[in-house]
Formats: sequence, C-alpha cells, structure tokens
Amino acid sequence: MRNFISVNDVNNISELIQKAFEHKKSPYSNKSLGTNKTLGLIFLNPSLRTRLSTQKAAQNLGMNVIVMNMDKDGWALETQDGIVMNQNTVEHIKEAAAVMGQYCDIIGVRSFPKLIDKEEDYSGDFFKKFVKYSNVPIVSLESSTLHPLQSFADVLTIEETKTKPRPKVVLTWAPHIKALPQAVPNSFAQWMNAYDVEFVITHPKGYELSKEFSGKASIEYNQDAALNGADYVYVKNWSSFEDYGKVLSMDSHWMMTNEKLKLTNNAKVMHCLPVRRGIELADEILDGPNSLVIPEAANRVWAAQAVLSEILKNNF
Ligand code: AN0
Ligand code: CP
Repeated sequence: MRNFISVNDVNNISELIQKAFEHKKSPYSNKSLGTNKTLGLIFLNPSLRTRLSTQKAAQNLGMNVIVMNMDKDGWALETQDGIVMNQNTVEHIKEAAAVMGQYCDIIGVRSFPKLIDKEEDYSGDFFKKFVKYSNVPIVSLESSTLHPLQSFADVLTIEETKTKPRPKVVLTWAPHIKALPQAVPNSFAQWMNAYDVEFVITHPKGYELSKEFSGKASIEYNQDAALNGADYVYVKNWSSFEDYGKVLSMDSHWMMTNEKLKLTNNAKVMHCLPVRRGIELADEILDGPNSLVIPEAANRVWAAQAVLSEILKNNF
C-alpha cells in the first residue's frame, strides 16, 4: 500500500482487519517502525477524532507528527491549473504540496467538498494533485467523497461485535439542519460492499448515493421495512447527490429512536460522530446499551495504526 484514499487501495481487507486487531492487542510492539519518520496532518476543515486518533496511532509507531490547520493557519490554497492568481488564493497546491513533501514522509489530508460543483467535488482532483506534487504517500483524513479511515474503523467495530457470520447492516439517512457531505455514507457503502454483510441503505427519495459507491447495496425507501431484523444500524445525515448539496428533507420521523429499535434484531447503533443529539439520534439511543459510538471512535486508532504500518513497511 502506498496511498490510502479508498478501499481500493487495500489489497486484502481480512488481512488488514487482523493487523488492526494485533495493534489493538499490542499497541507498542511496532514502536521502532516509524522512528525518524514524520507524519504531517493537514486539516482544511475541523476534526476531533481523526486528528487525535491518527496522531496517537503515529506516536504508537514511534513517528513524529506535525499538525497544520490549513484553514486557519495556512495560506489560501489554489488548486486550478493555469490560473492567474489575482484573487484571494495566495499559494498554489503545486508548491504547497511539494514543500510539505520535503518535510514529511507521509501526509494525511482532510478536505471537505464545497457542495456546489458536483463534478469538481467528485473528480478527486485535490487528492490526485496532493499525491502528484507531494511525492510522498497520502492518507485521506476525509476527502470530498470518501472517509476510509472511518469506514475501516466501522468494519473493525462490526467484526469484533458480530454474533453471526453475515449480519444485516442498515445504513439509514437521518435529519440534520445543515447540508453535509456524502463522504461518510459513500465510504461506508464502499467498505460494506467489499466486506461480507447483508447491506441495505434507506433514505427518503432524492437522497440516492452515487452508484459508484452504493454499488450492489439494496435501497429501501421505507425506513421501517429496512430496519426489520437489522443487526447493525449505521445512522448518518447527508445532503442530496442528485440535487447536489441540497437539503431535501428535515423529516424528524427519520431520527433513530428506541421505538424504531424494536423493529430490529436488537441492533447495535453506530454513528461516526460528531452527532446532533435529538436530531440525528435520540438521547435514549446514545445513552443506551445498544450504542457503539464510543468503541467505534476508539477503533479509529487501530485503523489508522494498521494503515500507517502498511505504508511504512511498504515504502521505506
Ligand atoms: C462531517 C461529514 O458529515 O462529513 C464529518 C464527519 C466525520 N460532519 C459534519 O460536518 C458535522
Ligand atoms: N468521525 C470523524 O471523522 O470525526 P472528526 O470529524 O471529529 O475527525
């Protein structure tokens, strides 16, 4: 593995899962793998979990970590080619990524979509340019379209809690007051399709995800029907892909509650966090015995540690 930008960068998911569990069991046994190697974490958007878990994972491997909040502390970045930079952008990605590559052995980058131009957001242009100009391995800390470190941690969470070989996993849309990216649900769908589960997606009409990521998942517009017999319910809001970036519904009936949980097979409830209580998920679920949100966040460390280990072993 050189870059980690989507599930397609993983040769063997089962092997990577096992490696993550080895790190979880013995966090410091690869302490010399990253000695004298520097990880740069570049954030163009806020983060709690991704920032702390990836930093901790790198430290467990003996790496040095530099964190930069590009949105607050960096120069405004230009990404378009051949542009005359006479507006607000100060520095081109060509120089910025190349310079970061001089200081860092691996770079993690978070860059959310603007949710204005679908083609631009879904082109993957930003990450492709980072890969090209930095000339070092790149790890996605959430791109415009995907959040693979989150999805890998989600897979680990299901793997360590499942009570049957092929559980039913339901990804359900939930209401939110803001237009959020499709990155988390796209990525979750991509990983579920690559992993052995019965996978159903439920959302109001108009919230269909890109087929590129939802793939072979079955779509059920009736949330109650989708939840029937579910072993896991993965709750997330996203804005429309079709009517790009728009909020089409705020229907509070889509919020996950204990009443809805009764339709399931006593399902475990997951959410990547941050979550809006009382809008996406009821307090009773988050504070109740079925919530997996904290162990799920904890697994972010082992997902990141497995990925960084693979990159360190294969490239240095
Ligand atoms: C972001 C999103 O939905 O992509 C990050 C989630 C990890 N969430 C918010 O902006 C609230
Ligand atoms: N789940 C997740 O990526 O959280 P942060 O946005 O806080 O990093």
